[in-house]
Amino acid sequence: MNRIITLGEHIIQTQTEHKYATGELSALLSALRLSAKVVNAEINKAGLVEDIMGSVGSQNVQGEDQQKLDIYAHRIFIEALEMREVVCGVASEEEDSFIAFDSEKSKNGKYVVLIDPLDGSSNIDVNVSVGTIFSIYHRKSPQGTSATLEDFLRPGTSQIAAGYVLYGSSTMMVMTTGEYVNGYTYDPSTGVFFLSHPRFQIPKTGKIYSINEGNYPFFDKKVRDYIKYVKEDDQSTGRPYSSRYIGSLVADFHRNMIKGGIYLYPGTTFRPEGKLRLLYECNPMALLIEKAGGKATDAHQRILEIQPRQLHQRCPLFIGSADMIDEAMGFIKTP
Ligand code: AHM
Ligand code: MG
Repeated sequence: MNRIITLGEHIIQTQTEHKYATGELSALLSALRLSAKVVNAEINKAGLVEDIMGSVGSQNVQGEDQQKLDIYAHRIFIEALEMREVVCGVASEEEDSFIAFDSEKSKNGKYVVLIDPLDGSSNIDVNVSVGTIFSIYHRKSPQGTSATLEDFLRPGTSQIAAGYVLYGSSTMMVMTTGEYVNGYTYDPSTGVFFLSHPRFQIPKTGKIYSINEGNYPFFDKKVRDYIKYVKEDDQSTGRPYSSRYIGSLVADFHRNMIKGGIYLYPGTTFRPEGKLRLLYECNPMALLIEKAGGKATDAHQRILEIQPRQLHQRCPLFIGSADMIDEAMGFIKTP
């Protein structure tokens, strides 16, 4: 039998392999792990809170105001990172500007974190999987000073680590801190994440395409041609492909990681840059997919090479199995 390895142990094991590790990244990751458990517990009660204990905006039994879960998740992750004094600043999809932590210890922190605390949160109302997405960078500003905007506006290639938590039929954390992507499954009975998917790899190709096809009339002709192509009957290439779209990026991405597939969120006539955020959604997922053997592009360049200009910048996203991205780019790529 394989020895059972927990996320905590695995972090220590992989970090001590790095010659210059100081334990700060381990502390940071353990703050994220703890927050994920707290958020998971709250998500599991979502139906209870909404339907039995009263809806958002009303008061709970202790007389406290109910919070929307995405605001709650934001608060939990920010508080854990601030209280443990492990980073100098955080940028969250839930706030317009970044937050600099100004305690002496935090100002000496080497890292900044970018986070989408609860992605796909509209799915909570209907009991569908949601996720947390995070990304970690070395700061650019000198240690001992306050974090600056430049610490956050970095191309994805500079990420030190990235990952997501999927709050699904079971809860998982999937992340990379270097060479490999590893997946850890949460056991609610012991409160522990166990290493379940070591060295996660996405199949080179697959049969699933994942896109909000309701936007079809608003896509560029090249995207429409590709969508027509995936639906054609052609046995030699295994078409038509299957359409699967949850509308929760982490869940759609995770399914494709296991089964192989392509996820697309192209620009539309009403939103030329698409919907997803470069820093909170596209970059961390792009790092994970590349480390897992897949590809991620905005149809013009590698997602990871885009130089961000703004914290909440959006960008088109085509991500998934390497061969399926190549095939799609045969239609969609822009010079
Ligand atoms: P959010 O950050 O506001 O939750 O939006 C992101 C979500 C993704 O999880 C999902 O892939 C996408 O929006 C779905 O968008 P659409 O409803 O346009 O298909
Ligand atoms: Mg989001």
